[in-house]
Amino acid sequence: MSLTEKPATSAEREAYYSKIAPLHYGALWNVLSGLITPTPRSSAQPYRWDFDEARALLMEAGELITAKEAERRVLILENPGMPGESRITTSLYAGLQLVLPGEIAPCHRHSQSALRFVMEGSGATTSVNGERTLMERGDFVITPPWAWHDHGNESEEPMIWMDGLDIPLVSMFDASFAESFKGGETQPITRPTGDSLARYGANLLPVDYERQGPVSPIFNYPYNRSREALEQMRRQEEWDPCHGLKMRYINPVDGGSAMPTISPFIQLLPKGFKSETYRSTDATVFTAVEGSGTSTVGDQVFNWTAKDVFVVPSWCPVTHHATDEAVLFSFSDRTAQQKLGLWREARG
Ligand code: 1HN
Repeated sequence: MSLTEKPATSAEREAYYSKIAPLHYGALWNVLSGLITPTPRSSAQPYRWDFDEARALLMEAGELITAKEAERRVLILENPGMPGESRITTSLYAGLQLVLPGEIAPCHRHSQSALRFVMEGSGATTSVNGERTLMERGDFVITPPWAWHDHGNESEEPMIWMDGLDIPLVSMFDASFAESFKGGETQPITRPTGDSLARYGANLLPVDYERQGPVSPIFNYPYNRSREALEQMRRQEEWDPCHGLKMRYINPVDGGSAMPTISPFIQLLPKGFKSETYRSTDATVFTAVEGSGTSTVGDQVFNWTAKDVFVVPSWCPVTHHATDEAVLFSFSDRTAQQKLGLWREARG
């Protein structure tokens, strides 16, 4: 017997299995090799979604249903290895959301954490816990678990962002709660726009600050600040052979991930950069913010330009080649795996 082999069967053994199954027992020795695999075996597959295609389909959805009727008008990015399961990786959900000028996506809350990454448009708003924020291209915005949130688009243009949620993780724990706000379509605004960034985004904390929970007190990380940081660092930082220049979005209170279950990242790849092979146990969703390139994910080769989305499953080897200087936003469940002592990576 070993971890990878299943014992032979016999008439006597089969009779035994038939006897125990209706009594709700199972023989571990028949399933062990599938339960404890030597390396991760994901049902998820590498895939790339073309933004122009997605945008055309979203605009079509815009004619079919309003944001209000849909609650959220979103095209789910479904991993081809897990059709119908509303997952982009085994543990994470992703979708592309459209809010048309004048629309409101009504206020609700749920135990799932959400991130938004703005793909197109400028000046729509999202409100979280009594504060409104303006959303611009490339901004990374957090909706903490159980926080009231609603979106509006008072601009003249359609607004499209990518949503990333920990839905499959929360389902795994059977810990989903959700409710609609009863006081109207939008929540009351109690704090000025920009309050949380001013208060917590300047390496300062209020003198008697007490931690409110596991989520960053900043909920909009504007792209202009992140881009400026990358631009400043490129002058002196050495390029990481696997990642170029890759940064984590942090919770300034403890330096950990900005979100308790999801790790968001932003990275710069200089023109012509060819990465070494990398793999990690955190399946990762990428979207290009700027530039273009080619990523090889397992045996698939994906050409991408700005706003395309591609997914790298757990432990699947990936290399990036930037044909133009490129900025990639990405997110994964890394912080959750690290907290559970599970996360691994391999270079080269
Ligand atoms: C949700 O609340 C939003 O608030 C987006 O924009 C996508 C997908 C599933 C469940 C809740 C949002 C969602 C979602």
